Amino acid sequence: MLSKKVEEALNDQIRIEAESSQVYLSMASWAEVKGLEGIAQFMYAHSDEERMHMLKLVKFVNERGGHAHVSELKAPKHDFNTFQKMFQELYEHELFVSNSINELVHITLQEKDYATHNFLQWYVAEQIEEEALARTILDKINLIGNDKGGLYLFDRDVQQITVESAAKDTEA
Ligand code: OFO
Repeated sequence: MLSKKVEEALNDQIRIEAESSQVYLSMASWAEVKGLEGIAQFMYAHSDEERMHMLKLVKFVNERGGHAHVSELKAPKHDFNTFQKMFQELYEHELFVSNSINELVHITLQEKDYATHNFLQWYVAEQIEEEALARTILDKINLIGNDKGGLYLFDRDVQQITVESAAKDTEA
C-alpha cells in the first residue's frame, strides 16, 4: 500500500513523463517540418519511450492500491531554433528528469517504502543511459560544426541510435 506522500510524488512523476513525451513529440514535428528525417524519427521514438515510462508508473500506482491521475499538461514550445540547440534542450530536460527521479527515490526512503524504492531502480538505471545517450549525441554535434556533409551523416546515424536503443528495450 502506498502512503499518500509516495502516491502524490508518483503522480507528479507520471505528469513529468507525460510532459516529456509531449516535449519530444514537438521536437519530432519541428525536425520533420525542417526536413531532418532521421532526427524526427529519433524524437518520435523518444516520445514513445516517455509514454512507456509514464504507463509503467500508472500501472504500478494502481497495482499498489493507489490511483494514478491523468493531469493537464504544459504545452511544449513549437520552435527549436537549430537542431544543435534542440539536442542541448533534450540533454537539459533529461537532467531535470533525473533530478526528479532522485527526489522521488529520496521520498520512498523517508517513507520506508522499499517496494517503491526497488521499483524505481529501473528509472535510475534508465536515466543513466538517457543522459549518456544525450551526451554522446552532443559530442557528435560538436564534431560536425557547420559541415553540411556531417549533418547529412548525423541525420542518418541518429536513426540508427533509435534502432539500437529500441532493440535494447525489447531485450529488457
Ligand atoms: Fe527520458 O526520461 Fe523518462 O524516465
